[in-house]
Amino acid sequence: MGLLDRLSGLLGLKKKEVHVLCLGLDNSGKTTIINKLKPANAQSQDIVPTIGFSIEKFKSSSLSFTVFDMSGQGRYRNLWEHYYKDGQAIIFVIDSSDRLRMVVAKEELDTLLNHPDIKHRRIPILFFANKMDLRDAVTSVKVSQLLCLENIKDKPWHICASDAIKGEGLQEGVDWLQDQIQTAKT
Ligand code: G3D
Ligand code: MG
Repeated sequence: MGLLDRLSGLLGLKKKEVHVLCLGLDNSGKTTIINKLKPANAQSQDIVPTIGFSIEKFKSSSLSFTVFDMSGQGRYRNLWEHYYKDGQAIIFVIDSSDRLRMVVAKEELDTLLNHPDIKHRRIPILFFANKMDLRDAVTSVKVSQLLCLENIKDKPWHICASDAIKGEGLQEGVDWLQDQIQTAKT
């Protein structure tokens, strides 16, 4: 860490850095959500399918988030597993209109929860029940039932309904995550 960094940290000018893993099936809206959380002048106009993963940054009122936006495609899993250890929070995105693949999303979630680098940690998980604007979307309550979220007893979790295109629901989620991370540190 450089002197300036240290100084601004001491003066409380620098926001605390948090590493967040953004996971979920491909096409659920992960990249769109992360893009929307970035300042307007840093947002991309075109969201292209993520290959492997990309690293993005955004800030909340008191934290600076570095997000590992993982490709939802299972074949990249062995690539992103290496980042589990460093993750301090998880954002898990679900396409609420894709009833057919909800079982696959649940399998992905279960695999994640059973991973040795995640299983025994009290890492907060924020779920976005995304694509709420679509006619076929089920409610966030239904999504949490389909994913059996009430079975997660050893980690703080929260589910927010979101429409990533309009940016609705995202701030509520980030506020929750910020609270969790701050309480964990004090
Ligand atoms: P991923 O990163 O999880 O793979 P993306 O998903 O962010 O690439 O999004 C996949 C597609 O879903 C994109 O459409 C994106 O615009 C769309 N999308 C993301 N969030 C929402 C939402 O809340 N509502 C709706 N209606 N669509 C959403 P394209 O057409 O570019 O493939
Ligand atoms: Mg993506």
